[in-house]
Amino acid sequence: MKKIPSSEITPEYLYLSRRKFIKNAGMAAAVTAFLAACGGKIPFSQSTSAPSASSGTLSAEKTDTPDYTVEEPNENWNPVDDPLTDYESITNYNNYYEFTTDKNRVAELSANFITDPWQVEVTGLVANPRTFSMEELLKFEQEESIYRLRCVEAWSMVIPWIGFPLSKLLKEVQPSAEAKYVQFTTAYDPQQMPGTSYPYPWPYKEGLRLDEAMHDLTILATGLYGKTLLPQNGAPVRLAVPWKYGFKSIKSIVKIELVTEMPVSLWMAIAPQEYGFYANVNPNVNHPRWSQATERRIGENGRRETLLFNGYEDEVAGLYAGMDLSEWY
Ligand SMILES: Nc1nc2c(c(=O)[nH]1)N[C@H]1C(S)=C(S)[C@@H](COP(=O)(O)O)O[C@H]1N2
Ligand SMILES: [Mo]
Repeated sequence: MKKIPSSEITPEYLYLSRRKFIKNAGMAAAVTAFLAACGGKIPFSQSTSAPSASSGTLSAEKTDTPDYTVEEPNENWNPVDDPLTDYESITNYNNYYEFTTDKNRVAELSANFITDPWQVEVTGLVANPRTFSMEELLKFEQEESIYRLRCVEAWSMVIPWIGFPLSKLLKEVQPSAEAKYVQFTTAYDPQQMPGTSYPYPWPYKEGLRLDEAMHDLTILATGLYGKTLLPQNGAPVRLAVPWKYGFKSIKSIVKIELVTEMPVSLWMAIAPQEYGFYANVNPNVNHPRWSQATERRIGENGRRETLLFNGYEDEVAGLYAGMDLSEWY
C-alpha cells in the first residue's frame, strides 16, 4: 500500500526510526508531503524526535524488534493501517512445509538453505523468455509494501515487505495473447529440505490468473523490515498477494511460467475440496473444517473480524465481478 522508493530503503536501525516517525505522523499523505518537502531525504535526527500527531496511546508492547513502537488503535484508525507484527514473530512463526510443518521450527531447519547463487526462469507463453539472476531482480526498483498476511488457518500478521510489482517482471518478458495464467514453482531439494520426505506432490506450485498477477498489489518480495529476506520467509524471492490466503504467496521461487490452462497448485492437488485456485480471503465462505469469519492477529489477544479480500476490496473486487465467490473459492 504505502510505497517507499529504493532510495529510501535503509539499514534497519535507520529504517526503524523512519517507521516510528511514519506511525507518529498518523497518515501516509503527511509522509509523502514531508518526503517531497525534503527532496526525498529523511532527516533521521528529526524523525526520531517528531512529536505524535495523533492522540493514540503509545505502548511499548513486548517485542524483540529494537526501538520499534507499536501504536494502539484510536477512533480515527483505518483498519488497513494496523500496527506491524514484530520482526521476531514474522521470522519465527512460519509456514514452509518443505522444511517442517512445525511453524516454530522452520527458522532453525531452514537456516542453512543455500539461496546464493539463485536464478528465476521466466518462460512459457512469452515473447522474450529469460532467466533472471537474483542480482538482476534486485535491479528492479525495490520499494516497501505494508501488507496484511491472512493464513487460511485463521491467523494473520502485518508485514512490511520490500520488493517490486510482479507486473514489471512480466512486462519484460511480454506475455503472449494466449497466456491466461501464471504458474509459480518453488525450489525443490530433498537434501536441504527435510520436510519433503513427506509424500506431497513436490515441488510446491501456485498460480494466479494473469490479471491478478499484473495487479499493482501483487509483488515479488526480496526483503522485509528493510532487511534481506531470511530462508524461513522464502528467500531469496517470494510472492506476496495480500488479498488471498497466505498459501498463494509462494516462497523461494525458481520458475514462473505463463500458461493457457488454470494451474493446479500443490494444495489443490492434495485437497481440492478445501483449497481452491482463487483462495481469496472471504469471511463468508468457510473452510470445510473451520470458520473463516474471524482471525487471530499474531501479537494480539482475542480475535479480529476477517475482512472480505483481507481489507483490499476497493482495489481488487473488480477482478471478480460476476463470479460466485463460494463456487470459485
Ligand atoms: N514453497 C512454499 N511456499 C509457501 C508455503 C510453503 O509451505 N511452501 N506456505 C504458505 C503459507 S500456508 C503461508 S501462510 C505463507 C507464510 O509465509 P511466512 O512464513 O513468510 O509468514 O507462506 C506460503 N508460502
Ligand atoms: Mo497459510
